[in-house]
Amino acid sequence: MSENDTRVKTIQAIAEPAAALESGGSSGAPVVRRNIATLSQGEWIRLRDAIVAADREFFYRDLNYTDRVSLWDKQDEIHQATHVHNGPAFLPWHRELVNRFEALLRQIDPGVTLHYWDWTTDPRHSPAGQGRNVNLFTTGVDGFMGNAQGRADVPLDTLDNGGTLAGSRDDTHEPADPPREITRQVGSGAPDVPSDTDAIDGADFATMRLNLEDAHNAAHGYIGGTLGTAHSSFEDPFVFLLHSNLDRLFASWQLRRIGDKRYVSPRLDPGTVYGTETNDQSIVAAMEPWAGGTGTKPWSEPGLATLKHCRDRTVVDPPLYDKYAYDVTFSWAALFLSLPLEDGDVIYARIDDGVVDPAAVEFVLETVTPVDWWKAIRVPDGLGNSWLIETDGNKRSDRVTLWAEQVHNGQQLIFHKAKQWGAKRIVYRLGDLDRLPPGSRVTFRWLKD
Ligand SMILES: [Cu+2]
Repeated sequence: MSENDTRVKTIQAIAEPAAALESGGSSGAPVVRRNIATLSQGEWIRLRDAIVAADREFFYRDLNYTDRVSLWDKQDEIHQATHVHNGPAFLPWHRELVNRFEALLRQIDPGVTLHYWDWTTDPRHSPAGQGRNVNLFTTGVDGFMGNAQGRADVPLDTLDNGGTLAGSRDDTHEPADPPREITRQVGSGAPDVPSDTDAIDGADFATMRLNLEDAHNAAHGYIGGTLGTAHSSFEDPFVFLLHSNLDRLFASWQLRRIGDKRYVSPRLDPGTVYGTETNDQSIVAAMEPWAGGTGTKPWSEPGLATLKHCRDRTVVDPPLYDKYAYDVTFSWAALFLSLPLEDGDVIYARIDDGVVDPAAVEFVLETVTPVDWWKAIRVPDGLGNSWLIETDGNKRSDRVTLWAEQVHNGQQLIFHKAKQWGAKRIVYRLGDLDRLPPGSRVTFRWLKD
């Protein structure tokens, strides 16, 4: 392929993962990572093609410099240079890696997302809904992840050296050369891994991350072959489906545990999410190799390093997934993250501390175009009285202020809506108001209905 071939795109700037997650690509919809088994064949092929294309793309080709290591091969090089395992940074560092790789794929094809393999299922018979099972390890030009036993082969055959040692990375130790081969040795039946909720057992980060890393190790071992060794794992694209699931479980732990009634999850707060390990060196140091300290290009080049640690907002904020280990529907966490809600709504919530009378709490309801139908929130004082704040058509905002002590009576906010001349009805209830700090303003912005 010539340098001028239009298929070779120039990756000029590496999008910050958070920006890519927020932009929603071409459609404007939020990026939600889904169970890979529930995708259509067409979606599989699109994701597969983007990964294969990443082996023909390079960082900063326009700067007249390249280390010849493709975006795809770079993932293995990154992993080799750092090996962030068995420590507090394991989860956040791999989140950053997955986010960054997803952002690169979205520069190749804005329509793709790094979906996940539910590792409690046999990838050869993974439930796809409606009683259907699918095989993720299919081969040939219409295949997805290649063989489950032996060399992965077509359609991932361009990513390795066809099994030949000579000229492979294993022979030359050059990250730009392909690995000798991508192999699998998938175990029989479903993996022997804990349930999703057991995998994230642990009230504190330090306990949870050990459980979760163990479950992750078991999933690696189950796939076997290239994924069976930490050293070679990132030579096989399947590793990203596994790591997206790891991240989904980390996100699940952050969002909710059974019985966790706190309105603001401390696990979404960079200052508290890592618990006793908050100030660990690996949490506060700039993540490598993107900080340039390991000599890995392009980040080691002047001006190209990114100094970002595990407490950065873009690392702590979990990406969106279609399903979590716990039900997070209509929790405060779901609103803070603008997760799609049961009735098709998206409502964003934020709390601004210390902006109103220090003895009061203000509730604000706002709507944005195209949400035009009547919306309302009933705000009870827990003593038999209540106020309704409502929007309708051009009335885009309404508010009410209560004394903080009236808010802290164990009552719930009741969300109503009407649509297409339908009856006004209750759609959601939201409790845990006792934790709203006096002096705060709570804004609910109804983004979609
Ligand atoms: Cu891993």
